[in-house]
Amino acid sequence: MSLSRNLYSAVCMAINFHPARLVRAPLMAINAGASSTCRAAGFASLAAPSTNKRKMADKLTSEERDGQLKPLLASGWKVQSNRDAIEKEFMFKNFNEAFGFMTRVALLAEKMDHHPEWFNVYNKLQVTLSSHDVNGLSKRDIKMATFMDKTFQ
Ligand code: HBI
Repeated sequence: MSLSRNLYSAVCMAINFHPARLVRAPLMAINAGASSTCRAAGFASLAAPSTNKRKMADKLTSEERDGQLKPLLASGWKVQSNRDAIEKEFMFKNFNEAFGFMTRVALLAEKMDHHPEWFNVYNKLQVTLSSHDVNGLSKRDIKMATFMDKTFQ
């Protein structure tokens, strides 16, 4: 290593300075400031939402239940008697069809970070949907059930 680089390293060590800090600290401050600035300016929705707040916000209200559950109940979904969840049984021609359906739903589940409770035996699939984090039905369950019905058609 050349003399100048040795000297540079020694000086940096001496004053406990590292070039990355020159960049990282202001960037962290800008990022933190952006969120609080958004909130202060009344644009909380632009700030980075905490997952819990976002998920709690999508729990179904009683009005939403009446409106959004109706088409699902008409297509065979049932509200469980002992839990705030909906369930449905899908029958397929064979296991291959059933598993193909489950694969498509699994891809959506991963994308939504919202997963069904399901039990499959050969061509039969029993599905239960509920949102664990709000201990009941949320818009995520409506979205997933609607996707399942459209995919099953
Ligand atoms: N799936 N049905 C359901 N409900 C949840 O609350 C949930 C989930 N999948 C992943 C998930 N939550 C994550 O956000 C963690 O809470 C596990």
